[in-house]
Amino acid sequence: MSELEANARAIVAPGKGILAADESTPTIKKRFDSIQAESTEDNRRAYREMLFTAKGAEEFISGVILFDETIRQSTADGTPFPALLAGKGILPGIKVDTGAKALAGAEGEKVTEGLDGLRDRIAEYHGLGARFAKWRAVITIGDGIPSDTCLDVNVHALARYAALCIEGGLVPIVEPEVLMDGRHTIDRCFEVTERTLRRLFDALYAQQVPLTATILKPNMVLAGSECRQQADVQTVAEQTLRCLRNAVPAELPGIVFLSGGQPDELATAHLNEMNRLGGGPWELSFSYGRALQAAPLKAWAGKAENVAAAQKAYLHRARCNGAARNGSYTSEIERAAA
Ligand code: 5MM
Repeated sequence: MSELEANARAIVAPGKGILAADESTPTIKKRFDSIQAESTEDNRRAYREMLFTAKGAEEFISGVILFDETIRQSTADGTPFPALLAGKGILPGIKVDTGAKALAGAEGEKVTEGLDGLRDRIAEYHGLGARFAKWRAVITIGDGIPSDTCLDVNVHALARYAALCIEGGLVPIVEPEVLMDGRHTIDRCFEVTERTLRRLFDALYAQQVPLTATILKPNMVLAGSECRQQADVQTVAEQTLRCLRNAVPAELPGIVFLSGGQPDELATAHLNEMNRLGGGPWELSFSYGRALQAAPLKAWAGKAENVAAAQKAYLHRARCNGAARNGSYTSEIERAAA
């Protein structure tokens, strides 16, 4: 097995998943605004230090996705974050896209940028300790969208990014996020997600990306957040599994879901139900941002005296999601103190 394949498998090791802590500067500012904390470079560093130094997180966390600023930062006592994580057996990862921008000629749709100079940035990130990468495409459901153009340009970019990662020694995480925003039904989400994934795997095949060293980070199949008819946990799990079986090749080692704005406990319950139902050829794991961070962010509230409480809240969510990796998450685990 190659080093890339071994790292891909380590990312989806049983009982573990990913902490997505790669919020760009505008996104982390939004998160800090919600707790009335100022988004200064040192506050961002202190917040990430709180997460990364949480003792015992390595039992449930296999990898952490960092932002460009964060991969260059250190703990207060001078340990670089990538070295801190690697020392705990957690793989450092890096977001390498430069964001979703308006797609010319396609009202309401976006294309993710960041391919220019990517080969050199990958080499630099690898030197800084990164062992995997992430690129997120954003697909919006609406009247007449997503267009074929939007899907084509986004999956083409995802495949170009993935091929460069493989060449540069990083496991590519490909994230085509079909947004929850809107009034669409779960059936419409199913249809768009399947269409997106089929095109993504066509593009990866066309660009000769080895799937055995690649990880997929998809949305779950859900009704839009403004749809009156929300599906129950079992339906979401069944529809998501059916959609993935239709479109995702079996040779992929694993699938790590994004939470996409779902309440944190619900994101855990959905993952748990999928693993309880089982039957897929891949590991089914998590790469949650908000669903792992909402509770610790609130507990931290920008204050050093709250670090221990925030770490406790983070470990609790990590433990719950660790249990969801094998379908053993229960309301007792949820209620138990961390
Ligand atoms: C952590 O947030 C990531 C993106 O940030 P930007 O929008 O600032 O680039 C995001 O890609 C994240 O990794 C995934 O969406 C998963 O996070 P959620 O909150 O959806 O689980």
